[in-house]
Amino acid sequence: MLFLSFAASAGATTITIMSASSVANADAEESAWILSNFGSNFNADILETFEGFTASDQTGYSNLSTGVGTFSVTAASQPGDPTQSNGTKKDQFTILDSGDTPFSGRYNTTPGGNNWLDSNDITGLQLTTSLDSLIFMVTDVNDCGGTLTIKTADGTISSAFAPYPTAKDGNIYFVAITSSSPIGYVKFLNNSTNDGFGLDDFGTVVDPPPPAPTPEPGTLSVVGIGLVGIALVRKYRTSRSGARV
Ligand SMILES: [Ca+2]
Ligand SMILES: [Ca+2]
Ligand SMILES: [Ca+2]
Repeated sequence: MLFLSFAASAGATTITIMSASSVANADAEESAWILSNFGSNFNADILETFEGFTASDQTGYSNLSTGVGTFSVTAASQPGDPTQSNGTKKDQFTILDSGDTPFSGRYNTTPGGNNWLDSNDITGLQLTTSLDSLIFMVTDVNDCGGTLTIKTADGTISSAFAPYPTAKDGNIYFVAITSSSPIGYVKFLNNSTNDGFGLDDFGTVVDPPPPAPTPEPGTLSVVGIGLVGIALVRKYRTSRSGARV
């Protein structure tokens, strides 16, 4: 019974991984997913595009505070392969752009942007977040023999990306994670030290506040009656004061 209870708890989180043919197609999938899972009143609120960071293939991070939460290297992570990887070969992730990336197939997905967070071929990356819905884009998964698995804090796991060698250089996915409570963390676990990926456009699903309410007809008529009443009182007072003269 305890095991069943735990399984139900894990089931509270859902990981959706959708293959896309282009950035525009991935954006369209995102909109369609929000519409079908939340409704037409809901929107994507993109919290981190990595455009506010300086892209560099020389600078790596073990921890990075961002608009969507803190990214960090997991305890069990391994650095990029010292003989094969094109990255820094340190157990750190990087922020890259198209001008300095040493990798093929990972790219920015932000309209008008340049930067993305790159796994730098390490095997363990983690995002800590208090959000209960998380959406983002992933590029270049599994194209060099690796397998990427996404795991959330409650034990939910998915690796529903196309496997090597079906996976092609430059592939792109829209990923959505929803939970009945704060997700806690999302781990990106890769089993290859020569096959990384890019992450971009992290956001959440929001229900925007409705526009400021306009007075209803019933309210208007009450206000109108009030104004007429004030006008009548003023007319009465004016005629009374006029009568005194
Ligand atoms: Ca970006
Ligand atoms: Ca690639
Ligand atoms: Ca790759």
